[in-house]
Amino acid sequence: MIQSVTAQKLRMSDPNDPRDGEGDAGVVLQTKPKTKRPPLYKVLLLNDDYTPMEFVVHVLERFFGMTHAQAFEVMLTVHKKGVAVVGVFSHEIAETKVGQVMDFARRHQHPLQCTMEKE
Ligand code: TYC
Repeated sequence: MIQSVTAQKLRMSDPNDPRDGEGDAGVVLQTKPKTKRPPLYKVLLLNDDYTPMEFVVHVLERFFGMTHAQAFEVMLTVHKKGVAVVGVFSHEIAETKVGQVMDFARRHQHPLQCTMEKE
């Protein structure tokens, strides 16, 4: 992994101290080990005309850990607006959630669609 070069002040003397006329003499470039946070992915639930509302509520409770009240609220948002973010996860977890929802919907013969996109 390439580490970015970051300007870091190694304070050999105070650059603001008028007694030393050195200015930036103590500024050097140093490589700083960077730990990069993994990208996050939004999981989206899409509206359709056929999937029963209760089924969507059940999906949100079962796969996204929502309470019944939260799930009902989010389901209504999708129903009214067409789409809603139902969770934000790592790539692997998001993929798993999408797969679980799509599989569950297909097994129950509902056209419910669930997708993911980079945040
Ligand atoms: N629009 C559906 C109906 O009227 C309900 C629904 C809500 C479907 C959310 C999908 O993601 C969805 N039965």
